[in-house]
Amino acid sequence: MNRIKGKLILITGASSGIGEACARRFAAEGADLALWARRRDRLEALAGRLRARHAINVWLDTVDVRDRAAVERAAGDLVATARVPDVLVNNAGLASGLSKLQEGDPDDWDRMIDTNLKGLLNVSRAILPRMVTERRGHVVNLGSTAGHQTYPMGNVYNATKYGVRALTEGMNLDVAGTPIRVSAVDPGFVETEFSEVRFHGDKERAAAVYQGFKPLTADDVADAIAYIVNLPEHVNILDLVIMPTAQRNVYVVDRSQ
Ligand code: NDP
Ligand code: 8X3
Repeated sequence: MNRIKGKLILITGASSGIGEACARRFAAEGADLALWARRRDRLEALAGRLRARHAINVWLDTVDVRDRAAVERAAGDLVATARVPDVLVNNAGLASGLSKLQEGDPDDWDRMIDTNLKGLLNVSRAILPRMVTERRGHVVNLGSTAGHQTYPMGNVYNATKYGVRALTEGMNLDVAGTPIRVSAVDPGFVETEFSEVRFHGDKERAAAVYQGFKPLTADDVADAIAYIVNLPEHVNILDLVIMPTAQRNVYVVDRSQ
């Protein structure tokens, strides 16, 4: 049964990777979309393809989730031109750098904390009250296996994803008494632009992360998110951990393929 068709789904970080795969997947199921990211050219190209292929509405906006005023403006515009989204996928996020804490770059720390934690808070603060007023909605937060187990030099990225897990639990408590659902999806290795961003554009170092095994694709994660969103309203997945079969925890990976 398709419970996605006709919903309005807001996806942050829709210009690449998991966010873009969610946009394609939800469009194929007949949802209307609101797509946010900083790279407008990519959003426009994606929206153009999805509108041409599926009979859906797509609203896009250039939003840096770190900019609270921009997030509030974009949320207001979306509600005024479309409506309160049925689903918010808090996906925008990144790792920046991989260093021991004592050697880390505080600018990398700011980037991760401001995007993964404060960005998610900014967007949730702008959208969730409107869901509460309408007594409907579903928030899906992108956590990570890095929010369940630390790995060497993961320090600040790990801390942000542990934080996302705490926020998902907290948001669930805060919407108790409403029908709103709050879910987390926590993937292991997914081959996207994630590692290229982490290593500041070093494509070779990024490719090495996924060598010798079959990582998850962005579409695999979008499938899991679509599963969660499609469940009946009385079913709320609190946390879904998804890894490639070759990966058994954050650092045990069979690279012998
Ligand atoms: P990508 O780098 O491919 O995509 C990240 C997306 O986030 C881009 O669309 C980017 O858009 C957006 N983004 C980054 N910063 C901002 C910002 N300040 N404001 C708005 N949008 C922003 O990586 P993934 O698809 O892999 O990552 C998506 C999420 O999944 C992240 O939260 C990540 O932590 C999580 N994750 C990834 C895993 C992996 O192995 N790849 C595993 C577990 C979790 P733009 O640059 O245009 O703004
Ligand atoms: C991303 C997974 O292990 O590359 O959240 O940090 S990992």
